[in-house]
Amino acid sequence: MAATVGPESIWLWIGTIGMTLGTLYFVGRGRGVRDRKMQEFYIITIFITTIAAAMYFAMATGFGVTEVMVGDEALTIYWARYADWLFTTPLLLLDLSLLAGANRNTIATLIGLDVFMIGTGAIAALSSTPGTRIAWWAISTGALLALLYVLVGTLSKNARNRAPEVASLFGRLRNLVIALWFLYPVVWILGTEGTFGILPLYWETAAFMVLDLSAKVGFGVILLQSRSVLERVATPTAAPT
Ligand SMILES: *C/C=C(C)/C=C/C=C(C)/C=C/C1=C(C)CCCC1(C)C
Repeated sequence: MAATVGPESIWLWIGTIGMTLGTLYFVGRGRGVRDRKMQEFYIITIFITTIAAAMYFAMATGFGVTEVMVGDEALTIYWARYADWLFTTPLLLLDLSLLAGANRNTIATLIGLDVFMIGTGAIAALSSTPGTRIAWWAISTGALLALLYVLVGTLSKNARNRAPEVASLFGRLRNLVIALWFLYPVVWILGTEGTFGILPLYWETAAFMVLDLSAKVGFGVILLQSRSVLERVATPTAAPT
């Protein structure tokens, strides 16, 4: 069903510009990095902001938006968010996992929970009764809690075996993820999607934009700012034990 972009487009354009500038900044910083392990962090982080920039552009230009009928009310739903998050959130978790030195099973568990969370969140957004929307939201939030549990449990335990600078960088990024990711289901349920109509679409779009920029560009700036720490990840044998 057709839907048009309203005055909230201002926030979507700011998101597009912010993600693009973030991408250019990371590309600039990544030039000249020769170490393969270090390059991994740059490649992953550059893809995160590139995908987000493309999806923000899609939303700002009216491609990534649809209308969902809930009862006799038409909700404006930006479905492109879920397409963005389906790829960008696993990549963020991959960055964290590589930093912590997690094994494949831990990485697979985290990414599995994450894809399940975004998938069920997308079903919630497209469901046509308030009851089913909230049920799917609760299922998705359950997956988020399980995911955060792995982050503070197994992944943090892995990180403690790293060099102290690496472990401390991991700790900062993990706390940022916990604080920001927790707010997504809150904005969702208060916003248009939740059907309670507490937060109007205009302010909901602004809130998601601030969260997205912090969780992607902010995260990337902190991760990539310290070359010496990433060098430690690249050469773990050189790290004192
Ligand atoms: C860059 C984008 C990020 C970090 C997005 C994170 C998104 C979430 C943690 C979304 C979670 C949701 C739930 C837990 C409940 C249902 C609605 C969602 C998809 C907003």
